[in-house]
Amino acid sequence: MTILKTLSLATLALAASMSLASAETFTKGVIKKLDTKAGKVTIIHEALIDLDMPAMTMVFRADEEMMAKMAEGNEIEFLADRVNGKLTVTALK
Ligand SMILES: [Cu+2]
Repeated sequence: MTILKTLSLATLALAASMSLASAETFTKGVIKKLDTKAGKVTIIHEALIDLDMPAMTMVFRADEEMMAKMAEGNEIEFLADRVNGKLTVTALK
């Protein structure tokens, strides 16, 4: 294999891994508790691939608009990210 071919393959592999890293992966979860006053939602979630987090039950932040679409006991698919250092629900399917 020529050096040029090897290099272009390496570039392709890098591009593929970068696009994977930036892809948003929806995670399944069940809403255990909703505290709209505090802006907090407890979710029993499956592994959060983008955040490198195993399955667990934990509290997320969520804004009013997001919480309006939630109810205790709901099965959801969601995106989470760190917003000002706090894990926050950023999207719902
Ligand atoms: Cu967690």
